[in-house]
Amino acid sequence: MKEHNILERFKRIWARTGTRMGFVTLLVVLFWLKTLLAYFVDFRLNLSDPFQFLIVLLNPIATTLLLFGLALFFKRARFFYPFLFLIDILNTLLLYINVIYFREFTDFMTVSTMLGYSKVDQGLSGSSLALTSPHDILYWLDLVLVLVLLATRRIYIDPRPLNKRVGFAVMSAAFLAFAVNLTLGEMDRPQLLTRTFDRTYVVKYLGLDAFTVYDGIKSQHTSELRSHAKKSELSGILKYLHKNYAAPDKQLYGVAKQKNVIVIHLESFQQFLINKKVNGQEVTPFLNKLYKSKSTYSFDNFFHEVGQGKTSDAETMLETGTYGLPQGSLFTQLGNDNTFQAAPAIFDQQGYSSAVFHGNVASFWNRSNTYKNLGYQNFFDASYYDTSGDKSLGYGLKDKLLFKDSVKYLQHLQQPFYVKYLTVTNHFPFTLDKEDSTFKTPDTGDKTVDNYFKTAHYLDQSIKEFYAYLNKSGLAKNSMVMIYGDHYGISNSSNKSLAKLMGVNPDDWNDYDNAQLQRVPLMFNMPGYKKGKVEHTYGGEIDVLPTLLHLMGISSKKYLQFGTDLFSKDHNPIVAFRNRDWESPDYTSVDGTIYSNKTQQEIHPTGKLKEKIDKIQKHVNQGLNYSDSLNQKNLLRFYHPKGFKAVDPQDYNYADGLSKAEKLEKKLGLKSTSLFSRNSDRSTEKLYVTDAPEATHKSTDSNRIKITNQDDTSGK
Ligand code: GP9
Ligand code: MN
Repeated sequence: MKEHNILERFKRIWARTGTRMGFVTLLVVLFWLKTLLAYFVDFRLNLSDPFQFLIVLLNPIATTLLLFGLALFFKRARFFYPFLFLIDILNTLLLYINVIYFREFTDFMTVSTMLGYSKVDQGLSGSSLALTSPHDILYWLDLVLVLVLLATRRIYIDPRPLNKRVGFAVMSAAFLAFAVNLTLGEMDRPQLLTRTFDRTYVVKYLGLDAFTVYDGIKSQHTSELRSHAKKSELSGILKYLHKNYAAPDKQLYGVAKQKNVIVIHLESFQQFLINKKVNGQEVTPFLNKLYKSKSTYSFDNFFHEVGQGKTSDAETMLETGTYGLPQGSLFTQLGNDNTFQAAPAIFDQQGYSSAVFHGNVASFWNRSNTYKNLGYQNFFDASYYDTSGDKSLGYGLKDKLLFKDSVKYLQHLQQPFYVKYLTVTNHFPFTLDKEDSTFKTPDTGDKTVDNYFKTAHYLDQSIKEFYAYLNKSGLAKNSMVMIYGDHYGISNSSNKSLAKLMGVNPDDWNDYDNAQLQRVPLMFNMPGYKKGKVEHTYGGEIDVLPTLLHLMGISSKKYLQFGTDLFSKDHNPIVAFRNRDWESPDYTSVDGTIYSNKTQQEIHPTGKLKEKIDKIQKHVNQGLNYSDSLNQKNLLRFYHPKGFKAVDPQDYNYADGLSKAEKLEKKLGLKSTSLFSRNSDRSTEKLYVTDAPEATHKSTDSNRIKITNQDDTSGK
């Protein structure tokens, strides 16, 4: 009896498919199910809580309803049905090519990739057939079945047109659903659309259709800017940079010529940690030693200058000598097709090999694509290490393991090399497993602030272990190590809790203090060197590239870089922040308010001083504007520095890095300069000592890496 009822009910519902509204509903539901299949089986969206799960369940509905609902405006059945089918087929196609693309690239297809404009990810390698899977049939089966049912009259064709008002009502419902969706997304991830971390984010919160439209509008905007750009627009930039150029200091030019360059990117590491004691214990004893060593040039008035692109902005400045973008990340927005004349390529053309070591997934900040345009030869991302179980935290492999596990690749790189280590453990929310630390944290009442010292301490230890290896293996004496902090770890909203630890009354804490806390460390360490010291020059991340090149004996003059050599007597000590605030040796500007650094008080400049301040602001604006126009209009494609060979991203492929390096060693034979070859073809891995307990843990199936990124300005 009950079964009979259910059957009856089904029949009644099914009969509705014979109406236009019912038929649209049927296709919307089927498409919704297919999207969920893609979300949960093929895409890895890394859902971290039930709220995100809910968002993902809802997000296909709005756009599907909107697109399919358009059919309701057709009066005649012979337009209504084919149109609806066409929309369904096209939308399924979009979904399906993304499924295939994701299997190869762990990423979503951008409009410029689809249209073949992107210089990287030129399409699927090998045959796409190899990327198909048996369950793919489910993506198309519904279309076939519905067609058959229509043909066999199991679904009736409804000749009655609907009133336009029904169409409008459905459209309104779709817009409403989208608004709800966007609100939920913004609640979970503030500034979702402006910051653009990773394509997964937008798909996760708004769905694939919305992502494609959003991406299409953005790339349309960029390509319009570009198509109107002319070579002549370079002339203003060239004039500005020429006027600002600072010639290198003769004594220091080339002190590290032909040495290996090892860049260590200290995640979220601020200058105040240097020489800081908590509960009587030094937080970063090893870095403190390096900081004051005679073999190091350290800077204590060096500032980060990142915007919303955080780590990727720091990378942009250090690799290209240009600023990050006013909104979002240059890596994600322009990294796929911009022309760069960047550090890896400059070093390459001096006979260097190059690599990045990073324990997070390659798609984060669109690195895997951008690095190819920067000219990086190797990218040893998370896929090169065992990141399972407790070996990783949210942003990737723990630092101690990253340094240790990098050695098996590093030792095979031809020397001299230019390599970069992107650490991750000292990242918001600064959590660490118990087994990793015995450091006694302070007690400020703010967990984020307290834990920051613990993860910073861990980072310090990991660098100490790496240095021990550099010394034992002999790499140290042939290398220059450049260490810098990428940006703040403690956001302005938490600075009051920090104040207590800095010996300042939290009630007196103000914008001036926040600005001063944007100092991060910068050190050039040359083991064996004796003339190092702590420099008090004011500078920022934009100044690093020309400084580094000059120490390496490479002229920066022909390149378009917006900073100046920190060691040059002509160095410009004005530090521009991405929001147009600035810092100089005498004054600080925050939101248009000027402070005197001497008195730490707000001032109201008049007369000559006002003129001076206005001039500084003009200089800051000009630098940022010119840099933005250079990048957004991709003007470097018109600029051909003499002797510089343009980068072709297609020359790079980051799979099988180790076997490629080994092949090269074999080919070069006695001429191979890798550490491994120099060590009589013996591995140096045994020289590495770490106290990381996870180093001996067995690999497991679980993995903590999730593609999440904390917007620190949004709070917790
Ligand atoms: C992730 C890491 C963190 O790969 O670089 O980036 P951030 O959140 O600091 O910009
Ligand atoms: Mn960072």
